[in-house]
Amino acid sequence: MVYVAIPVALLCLSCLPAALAHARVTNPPIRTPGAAFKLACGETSFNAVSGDPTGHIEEQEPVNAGCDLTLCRGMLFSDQPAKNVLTVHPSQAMAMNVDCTIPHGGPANVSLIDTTAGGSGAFIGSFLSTFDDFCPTTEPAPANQTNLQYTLPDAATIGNKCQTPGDCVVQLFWATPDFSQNYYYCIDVVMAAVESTTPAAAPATTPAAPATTPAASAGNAPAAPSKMLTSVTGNLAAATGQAAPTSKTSSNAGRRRARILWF
Ligand SMILES: [Cu+2]
Repeated sequence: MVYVAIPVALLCLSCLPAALAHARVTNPPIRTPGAAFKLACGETSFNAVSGDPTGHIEEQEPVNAGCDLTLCRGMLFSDQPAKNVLTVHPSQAMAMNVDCTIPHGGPANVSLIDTTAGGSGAFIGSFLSTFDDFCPTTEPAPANQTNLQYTLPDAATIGNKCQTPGDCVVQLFWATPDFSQNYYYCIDVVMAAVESTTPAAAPATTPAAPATTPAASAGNAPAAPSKMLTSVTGNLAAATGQAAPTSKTSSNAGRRRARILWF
């Protein structure tokens, strides 16, 4: 990509009052900091996020060990009001409204992320949307950034993930190489219960089967996804042209940042 020289004066934009923010996801609601976040990430980080809800993670440091700024800026599900969890379904068309208050440019992506303890930070499927110049400094943000459209992965890709609130987020990640700032915005999502196509019960006039006979409906139960994703590594490599890290390490910033620099 072509980097545009940034006038020195523009660099001071990041010093403007916090109310101006940077990019702001105005809809749907994103994760916000709370008591659990403060406990996990420390007071400095908490104050930074509270003062500038759309700021970059670099202004949150230093943070406590175990606070993962590169996943939702360290913000935790337990701090979120239940009403902010979106109930969605696989392959659903989604939208996100973004206000590019302080344009910085740089690559961005939207992804569905497994936030459970065992799979924390792993992408589910591939990127749902990517931009090589997000909130550009050279022109007004295009409509497909301010009204960002994307589609959730299909049922086979999601498998049995995201069934419980707190298990998954849609994350907008924005890296600004010209400013060395990284932005993370998270939307909590949960998959709606799948409607069964199997009749709920046999007609009342049908004699009950002997207790030792397997339930008649068992054979009609929905089959498990035939292409359950067992690893996102291959998918990521395909999407990014880079090998994905194989394990979670303490160097989260470098790890997840490396995932996006394929532009
Ligand atoms: Cu900035």
